[in-house]
Amino acid sequence: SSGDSVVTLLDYGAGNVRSVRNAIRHLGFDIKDVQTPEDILNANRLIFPGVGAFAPAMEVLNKTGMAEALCSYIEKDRPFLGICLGLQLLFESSEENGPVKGLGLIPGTVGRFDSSNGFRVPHIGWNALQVTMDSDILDEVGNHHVYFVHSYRAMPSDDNKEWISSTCNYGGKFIASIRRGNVHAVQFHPEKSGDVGLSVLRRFLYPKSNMAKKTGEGKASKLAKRVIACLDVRANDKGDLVVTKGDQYDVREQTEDNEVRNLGKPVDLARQYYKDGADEVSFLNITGFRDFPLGDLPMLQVLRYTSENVFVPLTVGGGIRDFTDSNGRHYSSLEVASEYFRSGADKISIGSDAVYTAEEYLRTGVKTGKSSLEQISRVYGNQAVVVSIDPRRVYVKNPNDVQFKTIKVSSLGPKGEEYAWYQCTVNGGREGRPIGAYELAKAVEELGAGEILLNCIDCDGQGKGFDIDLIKLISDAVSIPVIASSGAGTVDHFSEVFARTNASAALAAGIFHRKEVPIQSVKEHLLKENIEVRI
Ligand code: 1PR
Repeated sequence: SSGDSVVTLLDYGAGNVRSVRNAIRHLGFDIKDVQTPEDILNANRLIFPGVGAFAPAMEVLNKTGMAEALCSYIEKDRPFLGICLGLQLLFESSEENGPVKGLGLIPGTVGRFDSSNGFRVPHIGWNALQVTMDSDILDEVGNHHVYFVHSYRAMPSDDNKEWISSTCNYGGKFIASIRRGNVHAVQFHPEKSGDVGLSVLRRFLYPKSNMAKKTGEGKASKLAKRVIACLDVRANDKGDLVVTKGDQYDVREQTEDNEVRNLGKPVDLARQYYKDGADEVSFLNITGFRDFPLGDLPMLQVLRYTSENVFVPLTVGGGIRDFTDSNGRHYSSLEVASEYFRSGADKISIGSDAVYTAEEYLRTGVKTGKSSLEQISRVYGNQAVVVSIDPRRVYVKNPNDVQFKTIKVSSLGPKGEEYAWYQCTVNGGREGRPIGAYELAKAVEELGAGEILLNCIDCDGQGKGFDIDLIKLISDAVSIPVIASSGAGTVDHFSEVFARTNASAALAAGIFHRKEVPIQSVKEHLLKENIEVRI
């Protein structure tokens, strides 16, 4: 019957499940959205991608009668796949803003990762699993990495051990997936885990087919270092949206016409980088500081098309701030971000606006809760909010010359200066601000940023390597993940940044666009250097 190719999706409206929808459609299934508890009871197969926070999710499920329907559906052993919070909600309770009661189908509580032992929280990135049970849907996972993004996790115990189909190690063992009969749930994101992730969904959707089993136990693994491809996007003078690339942020050709450097089409390039093994793709709308992004519909279109067949995390930045258009219509930064999320972004990144927010916070010592950063991380979770820092190195003779955190530089400044601080800029590097990258990073972590994208204007486009001094300074100062950016020119630059700093990811643009260094060779090199990566 036609019902065979339909998946029922429980989306209670708390966030972005677009990528789950895209992945299901990509695998040839239609989606029926749950409207009433009966839709749950009548489902042939149900996918529950939990998003947002535990307490509000339970509140919605209880209020709508869906909690009861879910429990009875699962108790009848009907085909079920929970994803992320969709796994956590099956447990008895969670400490997230709690304790809060869950559906109570599996014994145990969900607790926060402990960052005191040096593990960065949120847990963002790619890990391999230890498969402990024949779980069918994990049959093709083997030693491959899958993508996680969460701050809370369920812990294995004697009471729940018969449910556990795999665990993962991040500062201790946590439950990566459960299985009982037809009921499955995974803490990782299959819809964001590339081909391997799609195989998990495929095996859930086509359970009876005779797909070959791949053997491979899975092994203990460390969180893999991520390699990220970045696309700086803007309209060229003809009005077409192009991927461009600057030289220390100057994106115009040094020719008579001075046109915007054009390195390709955003959707095509993103797709290519996905195929080449990028662990993540970032789009930066680099004129977002002056052009309102919701007026910039092509950028939203780029996200929609890209997310249809790029199954790794997508980040988008540029222009996330409050805005009043020429008709006097006011848009909040939260609306801008929401539109980006709805269009397929998994994370948004904030540049200029985060600088103003941090300055204000450091001046007053008050968290108003009203900044873009605070609002978006409250609604979508801090794992969805990246702060992009665009610092410029400023040399000083004496560390006491400035009120900002200075470092002893590894190569002297032009006048023999031994020290430098890193001045934050706004508006695409055009304006320096009275705050350092160090002060900014610590402030935005407190305000709810989940990750830092650390650029460096001096190194951008130079191909001479990352600014190790800067990246070391920032990645040691915060406990959220730091993405090193700007200056990659060779594969050795990637191993250098991972060996010498605590960066969690490294991002590059120019070398990938100009096809000088393929992503695959970066990965192979890191592997050879014994740095854990996703292959
Ligand atoms: O301020 O919130 O509207 O966000 C604007 C965003 O656009 C910020 O994230 C800012 O970093 C970015 N941006 C603004 N102007 C430029 C520019 O280049 N003129 N691009 C720009 C930033 C830097 C990196 C680049 C790396 C790697 N691009 O993202 O991709 O430096 O390059 P490389 O590997 O070639 O060295 P808001």
